[in-house]
Amino acid sequence: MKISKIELVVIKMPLVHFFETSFGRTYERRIILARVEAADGAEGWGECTAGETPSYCEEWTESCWAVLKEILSPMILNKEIESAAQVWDLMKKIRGNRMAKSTLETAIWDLETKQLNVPLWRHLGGVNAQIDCGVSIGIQDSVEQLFEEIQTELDAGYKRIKIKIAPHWDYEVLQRVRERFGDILLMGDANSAYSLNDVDLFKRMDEFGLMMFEQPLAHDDVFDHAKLQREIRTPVCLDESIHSAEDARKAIETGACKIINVKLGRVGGHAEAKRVEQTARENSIPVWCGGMLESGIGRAHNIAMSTLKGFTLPGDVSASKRYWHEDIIEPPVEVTERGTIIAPEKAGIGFDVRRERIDKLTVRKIEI
Ligand code: OSB
Ligand code: MG
Repeated sequence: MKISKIELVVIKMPLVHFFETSFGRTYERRIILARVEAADGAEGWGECTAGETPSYCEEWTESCWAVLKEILSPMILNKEIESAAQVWDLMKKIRGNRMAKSTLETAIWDLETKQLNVPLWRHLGGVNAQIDCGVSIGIQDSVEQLFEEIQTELDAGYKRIKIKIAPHWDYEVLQRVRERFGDILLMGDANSAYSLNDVDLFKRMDEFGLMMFEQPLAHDDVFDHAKLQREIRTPVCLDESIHSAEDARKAIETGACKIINVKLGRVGGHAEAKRVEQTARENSIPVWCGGMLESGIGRAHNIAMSTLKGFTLPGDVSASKRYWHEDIIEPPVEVTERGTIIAPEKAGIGFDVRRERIDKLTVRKIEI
């Protein structure tokens, strides 16, 4: 295939409810979308999962915009592309910038599977036609508010609850959640808010029987996580620290984690996500799909990835309505009362992209 046109847009969408992590609150998303078009007129859509500031990682909307426009798009445009699986190699000379790369790479997977008229998830090698869903609940203004959120999500059928933790919002909050909700599947995501000085705190939190602590220590660390994991029973799950299958191998070998969160943007797209999943599976390390407050396009790609065999734990892929009053895909992502999402049988990402809605939300665009 040959990509004859790349459209990049930035859309602005307010969140239904602010989302607070250990690095701050997000009220409104500014999301880059890529639309790739082949010579035969077929199109594919990808979403950039970078945040509005370089807080979760070094990439952010503006760095991705520059890299996509100046560097990556020219590497793809009008090149003979054997398959979507090969797009990663075309961008190999560029270091890092995985979220920017993933934007185009995932769009080309959508395009390829539309040309082949097969669902993306099957083409990726997915085996589960239905995926298990959990939710990620941000830091709230009060524990009562958190209780309300948790009750709402349990009532909706979600299978596991992840709460964000930070030094002012950890031991006592988890203790009260356990008291109130009993033995629900519960976990805490610290987004790197702690250091090895907090080992005793983590040891004390072992008593809550959490499924895992997600990224307790530094965003670029593996070594100290291995030290922490040796001290506690609760499994450590790495998110920020894993950018590739090689990172996964090293983290597993050093004993830095027992579980891995896979995010398409963080690893650079579907091809690398598949390699991370394979590495983890071969080492009996379960993986699950993380989220980045995506619009429907990113959500659809996450659903496809989550159908791979190694994704044995509920992910952070949840219904569109938890984040958006009105999504940019049709139908929006919906979750069954059993807390699952059914992978669509339509070609490509399997959802229709609402172009008119995207145009309405667009604050910047360029055609390459
Ligand atoms: O660490 O998983 C994270 C959102 C933004 C940045 C980082 C993270 C998150 C989430 C949200 O936890 C998950 C979702 O999209 O529902
Ligand atoms: Mg996380």
